[in-house]
Amino acid sequence: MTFPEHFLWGTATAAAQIEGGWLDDGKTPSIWDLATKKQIKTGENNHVACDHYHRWAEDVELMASLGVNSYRFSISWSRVEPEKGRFNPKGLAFYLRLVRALKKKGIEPLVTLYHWDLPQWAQAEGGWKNPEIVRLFARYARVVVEALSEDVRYWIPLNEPQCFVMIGHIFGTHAPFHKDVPALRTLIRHALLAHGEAVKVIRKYAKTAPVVGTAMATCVALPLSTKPEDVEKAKWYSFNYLPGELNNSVWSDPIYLGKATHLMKGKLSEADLEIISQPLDFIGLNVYQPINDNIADPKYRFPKTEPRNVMGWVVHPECLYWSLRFFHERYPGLPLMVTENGAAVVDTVSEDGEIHDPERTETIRGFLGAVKNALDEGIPVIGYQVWSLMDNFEWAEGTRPRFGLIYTDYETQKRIVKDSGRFYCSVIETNGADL
Ligand code: IFM
Repeated sequence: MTFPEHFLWGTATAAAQIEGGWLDDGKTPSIWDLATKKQIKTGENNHVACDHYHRWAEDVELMASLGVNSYRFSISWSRVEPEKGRFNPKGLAFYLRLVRALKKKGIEPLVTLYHWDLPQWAQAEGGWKNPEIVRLFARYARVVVEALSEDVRYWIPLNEPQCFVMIGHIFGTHAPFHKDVPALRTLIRHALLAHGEAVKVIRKYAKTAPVVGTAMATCVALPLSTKPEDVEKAKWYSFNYLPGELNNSVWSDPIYLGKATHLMKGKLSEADLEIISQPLDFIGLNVYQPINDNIADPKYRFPKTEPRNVMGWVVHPECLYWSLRFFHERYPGLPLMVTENGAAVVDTVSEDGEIHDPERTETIRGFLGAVKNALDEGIPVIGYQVWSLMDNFEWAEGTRPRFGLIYTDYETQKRIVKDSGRFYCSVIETNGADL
């Protein structure tokens, strides 16, 4: 099977990583805006980032030049609600301009309501530990949905809740930089409830029929071989073994099956599960690497010589095929979207002024081959969003790892389409036929 007609070929970004304009037009700080030099490995901040808040029109033109037909981005909560209960028309107007410009170019907006940048005012009241966050998030979601849903159909409440809970509150290396292990189950419960309440709000207030899904941090185990028993074993590890971010069933079973598993048993009531398991239209997977290195059985671990990227991740494009397959088998009946996938490289500008990034091109080619294999087996994949449209602020890593199809010169804010961007454009032109 080739890629289906209307396949959503796109790229993804997040407000705190690209927008800049951190205090413009009434915005107040998010928890990421207040990260200190010591908390970011490069000593940078995200106050300007890619200056997308001012350069959005140029960025939409660049997207159009790549030929994408979708664009996943997030809304900055503190731009829309700078103070508790006070909503900011200028903040909403920014996103309305953006979605209208995208639509004019034939680019479908895919909106994430929360991509880790909690308003500082909400953090000051306890943030994700405070049960009130669920109501606050639903109220904010309603305002955004009412403002944008004439133009926006695709909605994703939370990006990778695994990461903002685990890395932000347990490991302490992402904002709000807490290490609070005893709060873990409470944090997961609040994030799951916020997801469910937001889905209800979207269904109730959207002005055009909404398409609602997830964007979950997804790491599965690569099977040792394609023998059925090895595949089953890898699938078992993928849903029952709990590495750092606690993938996958802890988060996904409550959402897609309405069941609590592992540490969430006894923490989620029947009433909670009813809220959390709202019907969805797609399963969104953010996939970068397999979990093999975390599995106790040494047979699964990668040799020390296995190449790793600048993030320290083993690059194994097959992990995308196995993610799609294992998720489809465990949660059948829903289409899947690759809501993020890509390659981190430390790119440099060559003498000819271009960015030659064969490593990224080959990695993405491999990942797209994995999507094609899944489609060939009848797994319903509806879209693929490259992380990222352009190089951006990679959280605690600063701007050193570059994920973009477009190079960002942070001094001049000049953008340069990389070779990988041209490659992606050529794939889209043929709807993946040449892969
Ligand atoms: O940059 C992040 C993004 O914000 C969430 N998913 C993973 C990306 C690469 O680390």
